[in-house]
Amino acid sequence: MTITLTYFDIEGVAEPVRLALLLTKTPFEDHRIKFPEWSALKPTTPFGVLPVMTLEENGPMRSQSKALLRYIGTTYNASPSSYNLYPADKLLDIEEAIGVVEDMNTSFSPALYIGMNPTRFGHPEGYGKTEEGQAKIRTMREAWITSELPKWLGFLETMLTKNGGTFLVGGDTPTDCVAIAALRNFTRGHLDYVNPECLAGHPTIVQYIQTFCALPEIQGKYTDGVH
Ligand SMILES: N[C@@H](CCC(=O)N[C@@H](CS)C(=O)NCC(=O)O)C(=O)O
Repeated sequence: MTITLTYFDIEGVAEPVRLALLLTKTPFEDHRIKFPEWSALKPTTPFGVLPVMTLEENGPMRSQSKALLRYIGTTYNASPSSYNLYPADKLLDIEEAIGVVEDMNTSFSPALYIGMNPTRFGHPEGYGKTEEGQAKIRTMREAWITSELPKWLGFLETMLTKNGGTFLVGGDTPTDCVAIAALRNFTRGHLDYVNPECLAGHPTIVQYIQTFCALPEIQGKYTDGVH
């Protein structure tokens, strides 16, 4: 079985899938394409987006990161040395946590995409590079980090505290691929006007990320955004 995960050379929506493959100790090729390669590949993908995953050499491309994640979590958990990312008795807790993280990402998305895709918001192409566009991006991102982020971190802190403080849905083993990737989005320093120290006032969250990143399967993977 040769699994290949194809995505851009960024974390993005593929990162939870990469984390799930690592935590389940599933061998895979982490195929990261360069942006200029994308226009030729796009029409060959099922829905015109990445990531795609093939489960065997020359097998069909499967798509949708959350589908891939849930497939990995339920299928590649048999080895005694792998974590069970999707235990049946935690299913509701896991899906609830994923839902909260997705709501957080949705809430942040206007502030994110006004810079990346301004035409979606009625602005001209290249708006983000203008002085006015930069000021708008700055205002939206800084306002979201100050006013909105604490609310979402509070929800995650409540889960962590309720479940023993280690991982979001409790226990000694992680099920946290979506949450960790989402939180790292704010600390990696790759987003203009998002202070990579924005989680520093939330020690429970910082400890949680540290605990996850210290797992043997993850240790050394990240050199940025690790508090
Ligand atoms: N719901 C999809 C979203 C995939 C998606 O939007 N991928 C973006 C990158 S994050 C993409 O391929 N963009 C290139 C394009 O649309 O041409 C998933 O989670 O897999």
